[in-house]
Amino acid sequence: MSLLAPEAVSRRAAAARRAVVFTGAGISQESGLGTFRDADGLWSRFRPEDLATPEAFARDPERVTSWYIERFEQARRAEPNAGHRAIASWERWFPSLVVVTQNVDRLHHRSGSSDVLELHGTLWTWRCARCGAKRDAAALPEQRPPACVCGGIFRPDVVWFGETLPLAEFDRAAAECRRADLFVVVGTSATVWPAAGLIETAAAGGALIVEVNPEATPLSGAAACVLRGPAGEMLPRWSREIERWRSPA
Ligand code: BV8
Ligand code: ZN
Repeated sequence: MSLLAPEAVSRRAAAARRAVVFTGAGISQESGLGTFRDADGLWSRFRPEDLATPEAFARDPERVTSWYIERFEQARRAEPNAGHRAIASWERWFPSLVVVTQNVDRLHHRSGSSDVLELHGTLWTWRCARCGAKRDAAALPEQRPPACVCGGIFRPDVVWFGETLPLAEFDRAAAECRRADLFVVVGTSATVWPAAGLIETAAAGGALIVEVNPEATPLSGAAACVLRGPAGEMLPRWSREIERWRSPA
């Protein structure tokens, strides 16, 4: 069998004690959800400033909330893929495995990962922009835009450009990255800050950096190893290599 990763990398990964997996939209691509910055991604058809900012919501709440309701419906219909499942299965080797995700689709939770930090929030819960009342996306009022009893409008619990990330999640993610000895980056263009800075945090702490992505990214040069291909293929294959080192013959 030809190896996917250099032996030394798989051996070091197998011996890791604290692993962090950092994911972006690419991990959900094989579940049928669009990425953002690829040639056919969401930002090739829409402008982020028209849909993913507080100003856009203030200007045109009907358009913005309709777009997010549609994305929620897509996420709800989607199923976790072999990449999500491989990551969830790594908890048998690394009980303290933390998944730090920029995704808002909840597919890591649904594939069985138990410790998921959602840096950019979630499509699955919404809150009233005026009074803060919470609603499950599946239970939003029928009106468009969805109206709260207080007269305000519900918005998705996601982090828009120009908004701050949830502080507790980000602080914990940074702490986990600092002490990680294995850091696997999957399916992100590593262009959105401050999330992308966590890669540098993990590298500065001495973690082994492995990237899984079919395309080169700004991170590729800094990674100890790049698994160049789709996550749904690469992660299960790499799991089998790590398994060999976990249970030597
Ligand atoms: C903030 C949520 C403080 C909602 C999203 C420093 C420098 C420069 C700019 C900034 C900076 N600091 C802050 C900024 C501004 C801004 C920013 O980063 N701008 C960039 C784009 C220039 N950041 C912010 O505004 C952040 N907040 O800083 O707060 C503050 C506050 C007030 C005033 C001042 C400061 C908030 C950012 C949050 C944005 N929220 N979305 C929604 O989903 O609609 S962003 C969006 O991008 C996504 O949600 C996602 O979370 C994020 C990252 O994208 P990726 O996941 O990487 O996706 P992408 O399409 O780019 O890449 C996909 C990859 O997958 C590709 O590499 C592709 O090759 C690969 N792939 C494809 N198929 C596969 C695959 N890989 C594996 N397998 C496959 N099958
Ligand atoms: Zn309200």
